[in-house]
Amino acid sequence: MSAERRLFFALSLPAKMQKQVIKWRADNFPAETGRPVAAANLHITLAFLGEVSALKEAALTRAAGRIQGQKFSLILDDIGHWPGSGVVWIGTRRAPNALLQLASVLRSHAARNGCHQSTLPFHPHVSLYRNATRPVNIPPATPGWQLDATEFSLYESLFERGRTRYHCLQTWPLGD
Ligand code: 2AM
Repeated sequence: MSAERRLFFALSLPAKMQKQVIKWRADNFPAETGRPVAAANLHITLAFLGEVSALKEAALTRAAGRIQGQKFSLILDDIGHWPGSGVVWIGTRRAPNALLQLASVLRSHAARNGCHQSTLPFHPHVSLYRNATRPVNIPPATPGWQLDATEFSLYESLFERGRTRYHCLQTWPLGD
């Protein structure tokens, strides 16, 4: 039996925006807020797949390649704290339809291939801190970064030398 890999579909943040977000985070949150997510790991998950065999991965990759998604822009103008999961996040108050459709089709493919999907509604977000289980003073607003999504990717989540690292396996373009 081949080894399974921990996979998810996501939108990446451009490197420039990753730097802006971590600078803003450092200026707006105390160090004890939680475990900060590394700049290179900032992303918006579209569908979490869990531990996936090579066979399932191939089926999901084929299905992703058939998706005819549209480009979209979203404004990262929302911010919040989920104490249960210990996540401090930024997100959007108005998720574009093209984003919701892309996540929905990826999540259906995942479910059809036996990847358990959360019953919670899709809430697009970028996790900024993990292990944030104590009350957090949330800043009143974000700078409202605009993310122009022109592609989506399949990532492998790796845990090496005590750190989580995401490795991009494949990217698909979004159309006009
Ligand atoms: P999160 O940022 O809200 O924690 C890789 O683990 C990505 O998949 C993370 O961005 C994580 O979202 C998301 N994800 C969704 N469901 C998950 C789960 N059950 N376990 C781990 N990560 C999950």
